[in-house]
Amino acid sequence: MINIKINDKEMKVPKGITILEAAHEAEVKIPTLCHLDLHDLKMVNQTASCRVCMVELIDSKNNRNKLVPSCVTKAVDGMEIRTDTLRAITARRMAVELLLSNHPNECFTCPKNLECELQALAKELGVREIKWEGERMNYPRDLSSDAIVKDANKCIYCRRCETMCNEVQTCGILSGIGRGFDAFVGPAFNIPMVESSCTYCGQCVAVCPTAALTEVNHTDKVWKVLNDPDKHVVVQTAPAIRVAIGELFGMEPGTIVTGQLVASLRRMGFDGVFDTDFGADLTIMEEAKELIYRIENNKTLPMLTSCCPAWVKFIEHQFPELLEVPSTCKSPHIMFGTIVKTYYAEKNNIDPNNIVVVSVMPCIAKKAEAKRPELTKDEGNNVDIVITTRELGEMIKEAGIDFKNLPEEEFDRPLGETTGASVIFGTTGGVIEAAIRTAYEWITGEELKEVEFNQLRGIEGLREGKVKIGDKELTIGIANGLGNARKLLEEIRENKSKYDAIEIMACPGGCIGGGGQPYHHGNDEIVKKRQEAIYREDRRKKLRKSHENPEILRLYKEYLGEPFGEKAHKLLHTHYEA
Ligand code: HC1
Ligand code: SF4
Repeated sequence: MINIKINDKEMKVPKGITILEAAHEAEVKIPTLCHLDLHDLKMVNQTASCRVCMVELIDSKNNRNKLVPSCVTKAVDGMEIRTDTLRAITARRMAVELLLSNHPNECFTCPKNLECELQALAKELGVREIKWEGERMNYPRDLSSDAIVKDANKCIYCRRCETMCNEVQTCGILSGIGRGFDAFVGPAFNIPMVESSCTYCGQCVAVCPTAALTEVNHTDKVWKVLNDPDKHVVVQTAPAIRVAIGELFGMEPGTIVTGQLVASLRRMGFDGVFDTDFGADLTIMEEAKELIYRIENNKTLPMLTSCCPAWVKFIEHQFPELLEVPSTCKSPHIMFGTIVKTYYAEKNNIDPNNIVVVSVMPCIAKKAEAKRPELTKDEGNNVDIVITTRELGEMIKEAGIDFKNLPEEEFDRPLGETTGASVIFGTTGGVIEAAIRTAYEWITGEELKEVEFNQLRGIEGLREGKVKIGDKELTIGIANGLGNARKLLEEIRENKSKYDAIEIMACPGGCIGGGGQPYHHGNDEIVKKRQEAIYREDRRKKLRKSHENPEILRLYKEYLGEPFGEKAHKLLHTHYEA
């Protein structure tokens, strides 16, 4: 331990920590911008490029105080630090003024208005005028992809996205380009995003402090179809939305707002309000059968879950020789879209061409998934429009709906009954736990009394657990974050994998930490609260196994036939392409 002093407070801190970390322990706030400390991922963005965290080191003996960036300067024994001197405050303000001097002046219309960390800092640090007129960038916005918009003019070169994409996700898409005033972060040679191997996981968007990277906004498309009397517009909401969207209305992270969510969607004018959880129950019927089929017939193992589209893109780009490994199941919202365009359309006597399916997802990659050719060419689009949790929040506000005080309402029926197994899809480990709940009973023919598999739960990026099913013991691997997924895939490629089944989710924490969720600015605690809420919601459910969902059973009886059978295969399964 070493002794230091921060703003008159004497303290002992561990050797090797930075001034910023020490200040945190002392509960002294130092503003930051490029800094990104992802505790659970053990990852810190180290560029120190923004200079917003400057503090003054006091050297009264030599009368030589100096300014240092606190995020990269280690505390040393005897150090005296002041965060509140005129010099430190002025330096921090000047760093923001300089950033603003070549930043587009368009806060009113910016997608990050009121969510922008640069804007918030300008207010917090008392910036009242931009003293310099810096050189402006003038790059066209990259609108090439269905998922992510890149606006290089708003890049402040903090390189958080680069750390996320390269170190955490190991995708290697983003790096620094250009020099001086023209420098920004983008794909190598500044090729359009759509031509890169981007998975659209959206984690770069989640950590970008400005609007240099945002999702493609599809809210106008939704308003348009809602106002088209010829369209029958069906909405479905992903498991992870209900534990996060409340944050956009000032509610505590982890507040479960399923009822208000349904009520708000009805008030917006959707003709059918459904739950992607139904699609998740359907996925389990297919995926559990597929797993049993693979085990009993010595087919490819481990089987990998396939509901995360960013992870699917990752394997297509990075491990094209392993495309036999993921389950062939479409993802739950795509399955649900297919059922709406077929069974639901027939039942309600509506021309599927007049049905528009809107998915509300915590995920940016779902936007690109919905446009995949194999999911759009035969029966038309399975899902027509995908909006994120954030976009739905915007729409609810635009509609003037008092979300917090809405009465709780229920999803439409039929196709609205769901189980606890489907809710837990929203968190890392949940998909495989849900599959095990069903596979257990199907394999053993016995009732599974204890449905919670704690060995599969947690938030760490790589986990494993063993599950005993009859005389078999399955070894399950779980990865969240694509860097962790890569490790498991490399083992499979080298024939060294010990797993029978693996769940992979691209985003840290799973869908609850998705790139389209309310910004949590790297605060792991928020993601953990969302996860606790997912498990609370599971416990609250009467039915907790997908194969006990009576509306799922009815769908198979009336329409699909056997799970993993011919018709189910045609409608609910897909393939992957390198
Ligand atoms: Fe997910 Fe899924 S759980 S992928 O994370 O399988 O987005 O919430 O909707 O489709 O069900 C996301 C969440 C979501 C699908 C389901
Ligand atoms: Fe990288 Fe994911 Fe961003 Fe694509 S979406 S650039 S893969 S972090």
